[in-house]
Amino acid sequence: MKNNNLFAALRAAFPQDLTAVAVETDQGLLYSWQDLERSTAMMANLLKSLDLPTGARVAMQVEKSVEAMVLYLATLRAGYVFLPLNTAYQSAEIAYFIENAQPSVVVCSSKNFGWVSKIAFKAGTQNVFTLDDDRTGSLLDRAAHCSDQHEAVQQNADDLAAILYTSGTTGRSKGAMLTHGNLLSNALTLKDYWGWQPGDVLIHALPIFHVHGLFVALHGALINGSKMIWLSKFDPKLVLQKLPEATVFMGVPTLYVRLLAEPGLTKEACLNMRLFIAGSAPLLIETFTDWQQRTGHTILERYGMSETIMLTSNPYRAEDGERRGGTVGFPLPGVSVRVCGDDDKRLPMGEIGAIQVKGPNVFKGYWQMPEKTKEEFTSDGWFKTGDVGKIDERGYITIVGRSKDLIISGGYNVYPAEIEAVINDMPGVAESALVGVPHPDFGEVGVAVVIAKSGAKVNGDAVVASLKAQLANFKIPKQCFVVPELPRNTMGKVQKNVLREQYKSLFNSK
Ligand code: MLC
Ligand code: AMP
Repeated sequence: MKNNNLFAALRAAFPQDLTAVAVETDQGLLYSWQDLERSTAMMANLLKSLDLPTGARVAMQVEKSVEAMVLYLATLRAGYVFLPLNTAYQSAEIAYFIENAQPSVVVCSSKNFGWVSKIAFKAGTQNVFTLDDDRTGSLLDRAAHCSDQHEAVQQNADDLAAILYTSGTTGRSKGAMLTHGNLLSNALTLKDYWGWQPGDVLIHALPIFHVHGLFVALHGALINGSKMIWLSKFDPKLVLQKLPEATVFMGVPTLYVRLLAEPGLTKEACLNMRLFIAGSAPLLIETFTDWQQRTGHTILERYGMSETIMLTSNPYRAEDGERRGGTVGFPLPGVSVRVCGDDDKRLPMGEIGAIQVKGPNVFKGYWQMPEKTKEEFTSDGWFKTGDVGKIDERGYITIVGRSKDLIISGGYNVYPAEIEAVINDMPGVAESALVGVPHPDFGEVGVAVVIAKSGAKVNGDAVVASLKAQLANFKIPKQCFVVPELPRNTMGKVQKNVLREQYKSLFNSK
């Protein structure tokens, strides 16, 4: 019987010469393909020795390192379900994910072991390990005693490989369940569509707890047997220094904006490069054209989400069309995209409506939320992305907005409802609204607008300081205004569009 384990497919793509370099880190460490083979086997054997139930979740909140990537691959290899968590999450956020996903294994940084293990043990997790970005921690100590021989566990295409938490309009995070089949089909499609070649080298500069860094970038390199230059953190100067050794780069728009601010970004610096890919948030047309002028390369913008991995892409090959700035290109092969009205019926070409999708990449549903899952699919089986867009006569898709109340800041999603709920709980606060406004670096950032209870005094800076103590840093509004009242429509609903308009020039004078 065919093994649909994603790891087996990635492993099969390793080059013949296992002594070749698979990963070079910013610390100057070199990992061969043989190192990846052995370390994932040892860690998979460690997981196996824990006698975990079928479908057990392995949660990880650690700094980016090759060993963290190895834990991901080992989890796949051992047939368990990977649950990556953003390192910025604080205790209340982590408590929610752990209580909701009930992982059997939690891996955290040693500096967080005290509070993370307390949350995990309380939620019934039996195994808590540490892993630090200097190749230490109890996870590696334990794996060191395990065999380096391991056969990837038999998996069906429909078996779960990962759960990625993503929020909804209610602000409560939902775990998007992705299968081995979802991930592998998408990786193979992108390998072909983006023309991955022998000799390609990827600069991996993104975090590995979201779709972009964990799946699109990592799978892209592995399924092509390509070397990665592994940066623990995005640093524009380091990227520039590494460009002559690389051929592919992927980033959220903020990374491109920051690279453009470097005088060293020139055509010469990019001579060896084959492809620059952007996504996770809208790429401004000005970034797209500035990049073209400065480097001679046309950024390829693509569109995806946690529930679907990649959906659309601008063409790689000239014969498939030009890369058009401001658009996210065409549906990927095998993916269907339609733009619909409120009745879920396809709209005529060029009209703006809800983007709905279908394909082998679309997730299996939200973890233990069958009702929520049902709501997000149409009666004829299309997934409602929550994005609003249009398709032109040549088939290019443009995203013009979102029906979901979401701010994308530096490529991270911020759900206003979640932040508003925390602000509304603060003493003296009657109500609050969080809106996204343009920002030159992060694309969009949150601004909070608060009204105080009658007679109470609320200080905007104190609201921000209090949020900082409770929530991941990227969710913190960059400013908080205390105002006498919020603009409302006749139904009494807060008019966020009015607030957005009011504060639109706060960071962008244009
Ligand atoms: C950091 N800060 C942010 C922020 N990141 N503020 C708003 N939005 C963000 N994204 C703030 C911190 O709170 C801090 O504020 C200050 O910036 C410096 O923090 P830092 O950690 O030093 O920031 P930096 O390293 O510069 O991080 C910026 C970044 C990072 C752009 C490199 O945000 C990043 O890696 N973004 C990529 C996200 C990503 O991978 N998304 C893919 C999602 S997948 P203070 O006040 O404390 O100084 C997806 C699907 C798809 O969406 O289609 O791909
Ligand atoms: P996430 O839930 O983090 O996976 O974020 C997915 C969301 O990011 C999508 O629903 C879009 O709103 C947005 N997104 C991803 N890629 C793009 C892009 N190229 N342009 C505009 N928005 C994008």
